[in-house]
Amino acid sequence: MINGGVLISQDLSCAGQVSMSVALPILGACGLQPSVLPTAILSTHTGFTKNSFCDMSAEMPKIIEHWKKESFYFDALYLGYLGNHALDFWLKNIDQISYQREKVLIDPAMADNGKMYRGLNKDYVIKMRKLISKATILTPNMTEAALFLGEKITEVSLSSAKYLAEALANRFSIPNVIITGIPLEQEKIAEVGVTRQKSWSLVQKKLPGSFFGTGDIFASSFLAAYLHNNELKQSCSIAANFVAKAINATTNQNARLGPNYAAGLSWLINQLKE
Ligand code: PXL
Repeated sequence: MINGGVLISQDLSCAGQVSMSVALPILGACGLQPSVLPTAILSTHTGFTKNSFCDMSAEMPKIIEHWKKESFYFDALYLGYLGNHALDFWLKNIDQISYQREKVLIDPAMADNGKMYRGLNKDYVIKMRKLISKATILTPNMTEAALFLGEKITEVSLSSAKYLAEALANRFSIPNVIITGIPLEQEKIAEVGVTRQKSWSLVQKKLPGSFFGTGDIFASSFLAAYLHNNELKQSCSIAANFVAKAINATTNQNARLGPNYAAGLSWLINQLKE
């Protein structure tokens, strides 16, 4: 019987190192006993044109029906890219799936660099606003944070990210909000977190290249560290270092196929020894 572990629900993009293809091995290698509820199967993520897209939302209720009969329950829930129909599934079913309510990571995975992912629109944002109020940890980038709040980004800085994190925490009653991948001047990248009105930030050197999948690798390794009882900020620091190791180890790779996350895996596992 499954009793515990993490339930990961996001898409499987069949080529490259993104979404479920990184979440499952990272959380599995870190001993967190993941189960999966795939939301869609794509030939590639939507950053490529003309990807195939098989929506899994008709199958998802059958999967959880069976799980209910087996009385499976989970310690934590991790939602990433959902897609239009799977988002409806989650809105309807999030309260029925058996998991510990205090451990719900939602990584909105719907937009970046000022643009929504292809195939998603304003209605998606409106529905996601309902879902994110169920999160205990939300990890948007700046674009996603601004979309949830219906605001334009006028400045990219630690203080504007802090404002967005606080506004999200207050408006959607989310206990912990972490804005990820904040591109700062002078080749720096940062994260800003807010928990109960207290904020913190972390700044790293921005490495060359702009890879797809780094948000997924960040969220997955962050969750692994957090579920191994690291504080939020420490978990972010571990995740940022892990992403940097993946990027540093990636040579001659098509940036759209994501960095080599496996390069830092043994390092990550060593960080988690309690
Ligand atoms: O890596 C984020 C991501 C996940 N899933 C799908 C995507 C993207 C980014 O484009 O398209 C389907």
